[in-house]
Amino acid sequence: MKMSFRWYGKGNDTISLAQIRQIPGVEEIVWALHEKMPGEVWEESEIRAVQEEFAPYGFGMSVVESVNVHDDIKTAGPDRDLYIGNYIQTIRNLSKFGVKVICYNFMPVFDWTRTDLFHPLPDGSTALFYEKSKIREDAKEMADYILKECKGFTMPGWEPERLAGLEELFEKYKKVDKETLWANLKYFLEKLMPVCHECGIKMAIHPDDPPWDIFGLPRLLINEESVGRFLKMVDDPYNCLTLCSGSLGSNPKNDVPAIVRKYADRIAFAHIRNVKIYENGDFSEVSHRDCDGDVGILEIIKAYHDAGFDGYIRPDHGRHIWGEKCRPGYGLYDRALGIMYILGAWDMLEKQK
Ligand code: DNO
Repeated sequence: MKMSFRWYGKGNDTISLAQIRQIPGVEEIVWALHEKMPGEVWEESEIRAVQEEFAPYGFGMSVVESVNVHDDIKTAGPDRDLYIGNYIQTIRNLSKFGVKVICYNFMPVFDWTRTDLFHPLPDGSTALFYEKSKIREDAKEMADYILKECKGFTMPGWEPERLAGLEELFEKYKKVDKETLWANLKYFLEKLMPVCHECGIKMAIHPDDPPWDIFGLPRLLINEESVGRFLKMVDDPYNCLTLCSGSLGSNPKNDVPAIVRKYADRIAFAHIRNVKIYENGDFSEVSHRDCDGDVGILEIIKAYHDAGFDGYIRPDHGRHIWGEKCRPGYGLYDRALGIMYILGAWDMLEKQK
């Protein structure tokens, strides 16, 4: 297992590389060129600049999160082959700098969705929260609400520029039902696989968050069965998962430790996060400590350990604690605590081997 930490880049994150270096055990920075639009080629010079930035700290750059997929690829639009060509060029360029895993998603229109980014918890901290009744049927209304709530930050996929073209985007997805989306994903991955083999880069899809349809848009990776279908559909060791415990785990029917055990050999990247689920289906993000939530963090860590997992792990979202002002879910303190919890459990399992 290699521990990593997601960082949004200088000027785009409240945290510094110097601070991350002081968290025990972090070997890799999970990064991206955040200013790139989906479909654009990531140039070698731009990737080299990131490499040079990480070098003094000794961090690896093996995992990119995300190279976003253009809507024409998801909807089989007129320029899908052009954008797949660009994606392939980006894979080739990334491989020259030691990148091993690309995390991406195939969620239509939005990335992950929450209704409250700074929801107060009883201990005085705040965390990301999903309140079912606040999900508006009308996505435009929802987008306005989210932007108002964001307090200067945005969730990925909810950027104001993107939301400005929301109606047009929804129009594009009108003809895309669940089966069409599956077919478009298959088409995309089959084009990529030969290049992934050549470059030694694994494509690691992020499950849908929350793991159910919202705003009438289809969501694909939502449970064990759909994960199985995905891996079989393109049965290739380079077609992998970013197994996000918090995304799948917000549906109480999903047994995340069992999913990890079943598909461990196809998990390239693990997001470890805890979630507390309420009876009415609302959920709150909580600390990484097992008893604070419902996803079974310790069983999940054990499942990875038992499988001899040698991929990349990162703590996923944390709460906002000790007055930290940061990107929603991506502060320094609670994620660092999460790392210490994961490493504590992992080191103990190693000792007992
Ligand atoms: C949420 C993240 C996701 C993830 C994308 C991958 O915090 O895990 O936004 O980066 O879905 O494309």
